[in-house]
Amino acid sequence: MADDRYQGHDYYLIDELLTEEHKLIRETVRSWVKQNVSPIIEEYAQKAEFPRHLLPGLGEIGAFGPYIPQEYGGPGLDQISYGIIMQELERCDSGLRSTASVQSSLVMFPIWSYATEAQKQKWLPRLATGELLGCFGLTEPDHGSNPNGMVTNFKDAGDHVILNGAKMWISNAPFADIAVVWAKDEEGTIRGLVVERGMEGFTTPTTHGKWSLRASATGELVFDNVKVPKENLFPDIRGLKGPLSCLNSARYGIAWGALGSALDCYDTALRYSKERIQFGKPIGSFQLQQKKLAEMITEITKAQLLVWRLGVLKNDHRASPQQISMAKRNNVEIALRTAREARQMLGGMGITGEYPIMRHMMNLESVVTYEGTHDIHLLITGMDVTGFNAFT
Ligand code: TGC
Ligand code: FAD
Repeated sequence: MADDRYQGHDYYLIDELLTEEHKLIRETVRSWVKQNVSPIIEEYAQKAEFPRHLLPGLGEIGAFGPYIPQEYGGPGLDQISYGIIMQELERCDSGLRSTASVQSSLVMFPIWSYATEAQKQKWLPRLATGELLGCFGLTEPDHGSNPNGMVTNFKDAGDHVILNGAKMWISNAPFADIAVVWAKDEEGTIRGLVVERGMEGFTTPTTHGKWSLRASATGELVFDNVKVPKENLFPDIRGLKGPLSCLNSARYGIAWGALGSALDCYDTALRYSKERIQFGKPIGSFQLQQKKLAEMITEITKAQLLVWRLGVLKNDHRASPQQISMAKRNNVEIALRTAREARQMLGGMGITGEYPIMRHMMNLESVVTYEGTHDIHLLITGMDVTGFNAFT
């Protein structure tokens, strides 16, 4: 890949709304990424390999559970810092951000929110350093957008439960040490439990052949009469609001993260437009190319304001799930559009691994689908503004 010459873009001086700590965090993550990930990411994506050796470094820069309090090993940062970290990671690759958002929002968040004190002490500090990797099992082969229909279930067997079923499309699964799994009890109520690698009957086959998120490991979780100790059950949380509350946190991080991909595509296309000469002039001097760049930076600027405001609301515990849905949907959509336009601006070079754009574009095809599809988030907004449920 060409040198990582990325520079941030801040057309509306939004940096003035950030604290010095926010900017320092951004600088730290950006330089760690430029030094450790940019030089290798294209190769790992081409090989469809997960750069597992990066886990301790991600822990060191605070990318695992940024807002988890220090008493549990996290850095105890605010929600805007969490967003900035996800943005800097996804600026390089959505798969890198996926690894961190699953660990943070879908594994550490539910343990922090719903586990017993003993469970928190057992897992959170080691997840924060990257010593342990976690995954989150909600989606099933026949239940994606409608997780309420899940069939994975467990039965009471004294001091343990017996878990059966399968989860599909699970990020981090092939390497995860623990899995936060959502399953129905004998009454059909959704509960959360932690399944540990090595438990008999628990396997995590890898999903091969992805054209997207190739540097992120995806797999299945298969439970064949797995004996899970009752102490691994989250004691109090019941129903779909358990997993959906985790998704609120992850979707928030994705709204910031996808903007990172958009910024990288814009940055690459802008630089290319000044350097590439056709008909004796830089292509950036042609109106059609300027239209693309002007529209990209306009949408990026609107999206930057959206996530900054959402971060302020989230810090105040006032961000609604519906507001988060709007930001996830909008920012992934504008990132995809930016990637597609930027790729065209690079002509033939746009399809090569010399530049990051095609990789971002393919990654974003997963991001627009996971954590609630583009359509599902539209229906969430539709229901919020009309009061009518159009899901069923
Ligand atoms: P519904 O009847 O609306 O709600 C059931 C209960 O849940 C509550 N609830 C929420 N709670 C917290 N946060 C939210 N966002 C919530 N949305 C709903 C609701 O209040 C109710 O509570 P209660 O107390 O009354 O029981 O549920 P529904 O079955 O009609 O479904 C609604 C729908 C379609 C919006 C929901 O199922 C949905 O969001 N579907 C999309 C599924 C999804 O996003 N899956 C993501 C899987 S994880 C993933 O993709 C990780 S990718 C990771 C990476 O690599 O980065
Ligand atoms: P479906 O639900 O079958 O949807 C198919 C199409 O129908 C979509 O376009 C959808 O918008 C549309 N549709 C569905 N219902 C409606 C409706 N009511 N009205 C209108 N249109 C509708 N899941 C996890 O649990 N953990 C993970 O770590 C995880 N990681 C993932 C990583 C990757 C790379 C991918 C691709 C997915 C991952 N997922 C994960 C799963 C992801 O959340 C699901 O793919 C997503 O929720 C959609 O489910 P589905 O693929 O079954 O599509």
